[in-house]
Amino acid sequence: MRTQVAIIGSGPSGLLLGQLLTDAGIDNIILERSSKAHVLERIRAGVLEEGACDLLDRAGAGERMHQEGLPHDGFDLTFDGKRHRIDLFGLTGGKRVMVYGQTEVTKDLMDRRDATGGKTFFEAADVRPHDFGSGKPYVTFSHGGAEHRLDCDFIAGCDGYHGASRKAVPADAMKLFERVYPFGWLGLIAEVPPVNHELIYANHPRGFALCSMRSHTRSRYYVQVSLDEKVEDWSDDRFWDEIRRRLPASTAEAMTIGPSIEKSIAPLRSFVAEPMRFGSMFLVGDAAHIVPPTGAKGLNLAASDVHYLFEGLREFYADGSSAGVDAYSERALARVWKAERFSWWMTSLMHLFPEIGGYGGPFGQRMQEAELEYLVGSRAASTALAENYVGLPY
Ligand code: RFL
Ligand code: PHB
Repeated sequence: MRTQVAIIGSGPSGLLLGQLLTDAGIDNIILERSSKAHVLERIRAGVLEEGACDLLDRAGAGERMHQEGLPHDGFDLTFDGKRHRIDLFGLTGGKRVMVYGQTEVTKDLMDRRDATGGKTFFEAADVRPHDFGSGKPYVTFSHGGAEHRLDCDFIAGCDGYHGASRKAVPADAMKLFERVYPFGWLGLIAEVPPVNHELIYANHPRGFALCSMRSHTRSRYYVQVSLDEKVEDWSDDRFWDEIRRRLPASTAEAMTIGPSIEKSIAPLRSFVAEPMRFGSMFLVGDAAHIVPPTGAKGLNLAASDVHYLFEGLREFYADGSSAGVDAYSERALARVWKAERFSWWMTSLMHLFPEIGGYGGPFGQRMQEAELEYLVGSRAASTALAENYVGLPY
């Protein structure tokens, strides 16, 4: 088999890149380890920057997002029993975010791929990139009981944090940066109306909480938990009691509760692999970097990586110039590190940290409160938060 771009992974990065390439007449094949149903079931991100929305439009997959997604002009921060609104729209000169689930983004991109005849191998096992140091890379995999070889010009490693692409790179060719946080997020989805029409990020002495949503009738809530917590120990009642304790009384009283549809715990991590290009293989999205979800940047960074890589590949095939693919890693990383900083900062500001090495504890809590007071009291500080939250320019 032969294609121009072999894409490993059918998450948002792989699907978005594949669609932009297909629409530009550049041949591509996606190799995905899981089944289509499994990929569609994963519940993850909820907040899209305008840049990500524009790319979905460009890929012809934005129609339902505009009909069903919820544009948000701001969000609330709560701490010390008080609630403050960050006016994203006013502070950024008219920018907003779109609340639309990653599950829906994935479905829209998969539908569009099916409609435009894009080829995907689901349940492809043992996917391995080879010879990407040369100009003749290829990928091997097994599918339906047979071994396959896919020759290509380029490999796009869109296979997430646990994927095969980054693992195929020799350790001495890569620099890894990592911070693992001493807590995770327990998330719950329930078919109940959201407590507020916008998101609420809560700092509380019992730990962080987040009130988000998927629609006017479906809520997505999170509470910070320690890493040794088990999801089985969290009944719905325990979750609802805990999240309400972390919100101002009037907000807690307004919350509608109901049975959960899904509940899971995700650890929090900051991670970057440099560079993001190895010869003819590129790492894209979570394969190259992870942010803690506090700033809602993971999926949005996957989208900006795709933008830089797609532009490079388009230039390569249309004009025969390798300038764009040569600049991919540097361009992508410049934006990645700014989002890493923002996500780390917002995580540090909002969570309860155990007392370790002079951080956290009662002093740390006072530092957070002082910074939060400053943040909501200073237009300059609020503007810095808002411009990062809506997304820095590509
Ligand atoms: P994905 O989505 O992990 O997709 C990778 C795909 O590759 C497949 N794969 C393989 N295929 C073939 N061979 C292999 N060896 C393979 N190994 C893996 C996988 O099955 C999968 O289909 O990576 P991608 O496309 O880069 O997309 C990244 C985003 O999914 C991720 O950054 C976001 O979900 C992060 N995130 C959020 N991002 C936001 O922008 N806004 C948010 O509000 C937000 N909230 C979140 C989040 C992530 C969360 N969790 C659970 C990690 C909230 C949570 C709780
Ligand atoms: C979500 O709705 O899942 C969500 C929203 C905002 C975040 C993280 C996750 O910062």
